[in-house]
Amino acid sequence: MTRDTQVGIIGAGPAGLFLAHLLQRAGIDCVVIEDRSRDYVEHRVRAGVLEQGTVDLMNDTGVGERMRREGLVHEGIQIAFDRQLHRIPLTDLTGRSISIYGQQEVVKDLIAARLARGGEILFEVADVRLHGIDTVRPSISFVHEGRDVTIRCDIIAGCDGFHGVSRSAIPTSALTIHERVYGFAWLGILVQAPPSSDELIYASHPNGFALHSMRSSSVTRLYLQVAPDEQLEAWSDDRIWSELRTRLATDGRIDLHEGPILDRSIAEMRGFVTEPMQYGRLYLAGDAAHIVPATGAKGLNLAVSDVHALSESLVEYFESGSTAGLDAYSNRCLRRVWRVQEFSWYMSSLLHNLPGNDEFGRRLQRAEIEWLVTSRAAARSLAENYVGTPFS
Ligand code: FAS
Ligand code: PHB
Repeated sequence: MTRDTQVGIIGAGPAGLFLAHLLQRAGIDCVVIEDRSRDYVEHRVRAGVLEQGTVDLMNDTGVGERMRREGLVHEGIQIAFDRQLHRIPLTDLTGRSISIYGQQEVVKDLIAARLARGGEILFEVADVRLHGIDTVRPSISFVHEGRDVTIRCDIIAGCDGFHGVSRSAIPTSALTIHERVYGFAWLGILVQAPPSSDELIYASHPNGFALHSMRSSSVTRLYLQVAPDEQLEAWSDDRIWSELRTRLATDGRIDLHEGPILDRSIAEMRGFVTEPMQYGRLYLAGDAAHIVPATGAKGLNLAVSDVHALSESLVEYFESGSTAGLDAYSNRCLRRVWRVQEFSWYMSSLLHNLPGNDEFGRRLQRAEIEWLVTSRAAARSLAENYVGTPFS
């Protein structure tokens, strides 16, 4: 079966779903295809921090109602070291705040909104292939419900994440890949227990980094720095809790609430950038084009800022025929991508035990943390990056 649309979107993660949502609002026809089931994508545990820009876009485009009801607005974060807590007053310093609202909740809201407005998402597709991306009428072929389907379109949006097929459809000679492997990973757990603090705690400890985050007033999200090749089996619940208690210990300030572990995973920390983010009629967005270490809480937000830019350029193209925005898309996004890469590198190298670091290096980290928690200028720089600048 062959059918036509204006924009073929591969991937129903935050990038693909937000793009479809913005295009649907602009009356541009699009189809989203996803190789996993609806249930899987709606329960996949990932990010949890939304920048002000992401929050504003959800509210401005009519999908923010549940986020406003169930999300947590935070006006600060805590840095812990030497058993002391130091607050970075994000809102005092920038006038902007962050919201704590799980990525899977954002995905649920976007799927519900799209289907409620008659939009289409084809789940559990297989054997996805891109064709003619350097022609004026590219297409996507795949198998859906046992049938071969081809979608012909004007534009393909590759929103299929780091392991998707879109980026690999571009000739390697046309791409420059920049990569930095940080040499550590995060063991992340989701816990049925009330958060132990009202705000996120980023802890720098001789044993390694730790992060106390949350999803709601009854669900906590916690991370531990581990070796890049660490195996989950090597970490019993007791070992996880004992290490969290050690790294998050602050003189009588935090009493760590333990509880049943609902989900656990290990994710390696890396920086990855694809240049350009466009080839012919294929436009990459989100993790399909770039990966940032999670220390800056930017992955999801960068994906949303990409598709905000892409949707504006597509509306301009379909309304006026002008390709000015589309031609500028890659450079426009890469400016923000490298800003975010730098900030994520700053946060990662500041707060982790860096492989191969020596005593001189550890003293430099310490001096930087002491500067951060005593200098308002340094705290403002971190705060501006953390809450995110408005989507340009
Ligand atoms: P996504 O990967 O979210 O979505 C891509 C979609 O495409 C997926 O649904 C996938 O199933 C689908 N797909 C893939 N191949 C396909 C194909 N061939 N055909 C059709 N569909 C296909 N960020 C944080 O800030 N905090 C975190 O704690 C955090 N944890 C993370 C943990 C992990 C394991 C990962 C991978 C990322 C994490 N991130 C985190 C970053 C994360 O939030 C990403 O930046 C965000 O999911 C990016 O969104 P998308 O670009 O939409 O990609
Ligand atoms: C999370 O809540 O999952 C989270 C928060 C902050 C980060 C990374 C992940 O920097």
